[in-house]
Amino acid sequence: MPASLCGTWEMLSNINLEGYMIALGIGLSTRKIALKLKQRKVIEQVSDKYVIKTLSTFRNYVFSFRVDEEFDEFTKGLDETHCKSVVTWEGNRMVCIQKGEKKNRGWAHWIEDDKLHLELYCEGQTCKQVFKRVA
Ligand code: VLZ
Repeated sequence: MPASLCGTWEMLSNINLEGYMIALGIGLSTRKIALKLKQRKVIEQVSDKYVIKTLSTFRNYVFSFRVDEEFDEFTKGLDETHCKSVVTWEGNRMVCIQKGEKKNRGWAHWIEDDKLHLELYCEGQTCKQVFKRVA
């Protein structure tokens, strides 16, 4: 079993969020605010259901899913589009593919050196984030 992603995580680094947000079509005013945020990630698991919360002083984005089960994702407060999403395990990486308007969109979470890593990608842009555990 991969190391548990569950817990509360605080952002340490955030590379190319701007490129990722532009690829998503997020407008300038939201991007300016978003770039200054220190995001928190709260990941919870109850039986086979996961909840991932991306929290900030500006906006929160919360969704839940079961691994290997496609679900309808509405990216409320982000780019506000509908995706058919599916999350799977690839080795120690939790990988999501988000099928929708945007090509080559998804993300991957994994643990490395006790840190939570996240790669967010969309149409050739990749945002890389690292979080430290706070709870
Ligand atoms: O993380 O999707 O944990 O879907 C934009 C931030 C992109 C805008 C952040 C500011 C997307 C609003 C994070 C903060 C909520 C994301 C996935 C993997 C969960």
